[in-house]
Amino acid sequence: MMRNETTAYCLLGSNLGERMTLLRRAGFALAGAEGVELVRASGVYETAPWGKMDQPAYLNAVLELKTSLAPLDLLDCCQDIERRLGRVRGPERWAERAIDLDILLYGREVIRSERLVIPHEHLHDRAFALVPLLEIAPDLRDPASNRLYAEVLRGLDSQVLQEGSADQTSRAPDGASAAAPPAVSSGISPLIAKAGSIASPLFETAFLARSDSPEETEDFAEAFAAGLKGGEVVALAGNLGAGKTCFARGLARGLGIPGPITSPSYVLVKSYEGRLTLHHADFYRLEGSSTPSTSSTARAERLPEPLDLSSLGLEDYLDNPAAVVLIEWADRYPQWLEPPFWLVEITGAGMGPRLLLGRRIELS
Ligand code: A4P
Ligand code: MG
Repeated sequence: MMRNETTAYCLLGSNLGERMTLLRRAGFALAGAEGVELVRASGVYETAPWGKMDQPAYLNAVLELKTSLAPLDLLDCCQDIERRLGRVRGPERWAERAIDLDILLYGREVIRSERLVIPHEHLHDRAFALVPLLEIAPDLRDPASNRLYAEVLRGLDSQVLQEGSADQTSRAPDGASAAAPPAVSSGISPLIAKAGSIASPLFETAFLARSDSPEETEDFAEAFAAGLKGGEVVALAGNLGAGKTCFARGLARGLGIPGPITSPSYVLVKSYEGRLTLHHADFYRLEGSSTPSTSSTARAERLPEPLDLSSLGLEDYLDNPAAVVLIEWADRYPQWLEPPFWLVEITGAGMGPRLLLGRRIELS
């Protein structure tokens, strides 16, 4: 037990080289440092670049630490790890980097010195830092304003979602890149699907991405499908019109499943030898009703499957262990759905951009 321990949160980021390996090595280096104890780690999120858009996607994660180091000593420790992992500091701000360790919070302290600003000066602007932070510490508050960070993130979500794609860059103080490419593109790498193999059980895979069009959502889902294997369940959540079916279509394309995926429907796609089968079910809970039902009875009636979808068991869908089961719902997922499964939440509606937040939900 260390004396005078303070809880601190540290953001790890990498968008160059073996990003996952670098994140792990940084995590282990920090956990093993003198005067530092690792309490927990968030999942790893694949995030669109912030500030300077024309650079590769990042992997980000947040670590909760207990430390007996003073704030500046913790900063030295972080910078030492960056150096050891080969970080070369260039003149450009927010540029791509092999590894970056930022101190987000140090207890409830507010520090504004030349070398160190705490809370991190951009924490309140950055979903890529707030989402993993809130994953492990949902009740945290800004020590200066006492505002819940969950609230800060909500404000950010709606801000990001209301702004046009060009505006996202304008939130970067120096307006770094006017002609920014879309934050999510078909080029985004598929999930680092087996990130769970890290020794810390806490490094699960997750992603946070922004999509500016239905096509981008589809492309992202197609890339995501590359990391899936048989037996996986992917649950899609989001309001009506959020883009669940776009995601489903991209997933089907990525798995090599021909044929239409339409909404609202529940479609059991045929098996194709040597291929992953996609079983697709829509679960829509309409506003005000408490039991899942399909949103279009007319369409559902034409299908041979039972109308009361809530009574279906997963085994009713999983007749083929090579299948990927895809479930959509508008509000709450069906109660029979048990971990592990992928949960992809899509925020946003209308013509605006979307945030795609994916997490692997495990037992315990
Ligand atoms: N410094 C002050 N406060 C802190 C703090 N709380 N933690 C000083 C760490 N350092 C702090 O940082 C510059 C100086 O900030 C340090 O010498 C330290 O004394 P740096 O790491 O040398 O340079 P940098 O990281 O390039 O600059 P900066 O402005 O800190 O960049 P950021 O804020 O780290 O942003 N997009 C996504 N999706 N994910 C990312 O992780 N990261 C960045 C870099 C840009 N876009 C990103 C991501
Ligand atoms: Mg930094």
